[in-house]
Amino acid sequence: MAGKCSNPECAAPINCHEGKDNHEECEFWIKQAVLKPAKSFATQKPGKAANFPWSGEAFKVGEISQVSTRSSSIILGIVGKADAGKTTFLAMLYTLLLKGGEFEAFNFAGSKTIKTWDELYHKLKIQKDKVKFPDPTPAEYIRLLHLALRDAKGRLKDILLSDASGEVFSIWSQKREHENAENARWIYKHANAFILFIDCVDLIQRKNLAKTEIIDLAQMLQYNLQDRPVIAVWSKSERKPEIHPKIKESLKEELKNLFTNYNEIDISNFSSSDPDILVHKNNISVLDWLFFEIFNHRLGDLPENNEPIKRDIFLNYKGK
Ligand SMILES: Nc1nc2c(ncn2[C@@H]2O[C@H](COP(=O)(O)OP(=O)(O)O)[C@@H](O)[C@H]2O)c(=O)[nH]1
Ligand SMILES: [Mg+2]
Repeated sequence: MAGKCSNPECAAPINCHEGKDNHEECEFWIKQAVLKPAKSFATQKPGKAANFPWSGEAFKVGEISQVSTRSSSIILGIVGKADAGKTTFLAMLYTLLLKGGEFEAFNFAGSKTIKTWDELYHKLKIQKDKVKFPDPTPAEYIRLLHLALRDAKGRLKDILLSDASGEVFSIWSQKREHENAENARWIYKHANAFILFIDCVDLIQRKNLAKTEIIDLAQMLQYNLQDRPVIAVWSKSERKPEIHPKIKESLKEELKNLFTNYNEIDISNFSSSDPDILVHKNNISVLDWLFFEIFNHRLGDLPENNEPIKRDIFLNYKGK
């Protein structure tokens, strides 16, 4: 009695990559003999079509087996000091996807952490000249936000984005083994790729002090990084022109020299035009570049900040 899935990443018959309770009902399952339908989840009540074993809340570290059983999920580690704009980036990313934004090589196919995404979306309220930001990330744990993406061949990829409070990274950047840096160590150990936040406003206000902190963090990240990709994200970059040019250039240069598999991009949550590349395009391009480095099938290059965008993905966004 045999059968197999045409998707090499699928763990069926143990667990269907597409999330089907009965893997034989999956379009990718190649039947070679009659198999008994298997219930994947003990919690499934008979007669109920949709009774999900997840709550929709962000995953904690111990819960990620809920997605990682169906495929090896990709973890993107978001790294940066407190207040750098990490959580807002996640909120903006989801907002853009809801408004029709698209990744280059993947379609958005759902999420098992929809409740937390939704909370972030509702808290990031954008009106003309005014943005209300999400609440600060709770300090004690790492949240992992899930995106299910489908590639051109229709296969699912599970992506988990980490959201941890920035304090742990500041501690970690000074002392790798510090008892309060556990969350940073977990992200460093498990992430397949990293998004390193550079807070433009902090660089304007605290100048070289802010730069030194970013370099400390980057050096910690670089240690034993192997070939994991890193993208430096200049957040709040509608204010990037106010950073002292010497600080900006030296930081850019030093980061470039630290990493091999590296890129950088400017993002913002304030739009000066509609659409605005920094807001409506670049927040998604951060992931496009990482996906290309991870899966090696991105279609184009990162856009220049002044490159015209082809689709008006954000029409009707302002003023909502
Ligand atoms: N000027 C500017 N400020 C921003 C932007 N995005 C976020 N902020 C500010 O940064 C603060 C912290 O953002 P948050 O996402 O919570 O940072 P985190 O601690 O890194 O998760 C917000 O409350 C805003 O005041 C932006 O695009 N431009
Ligand atoms: Mg946060």
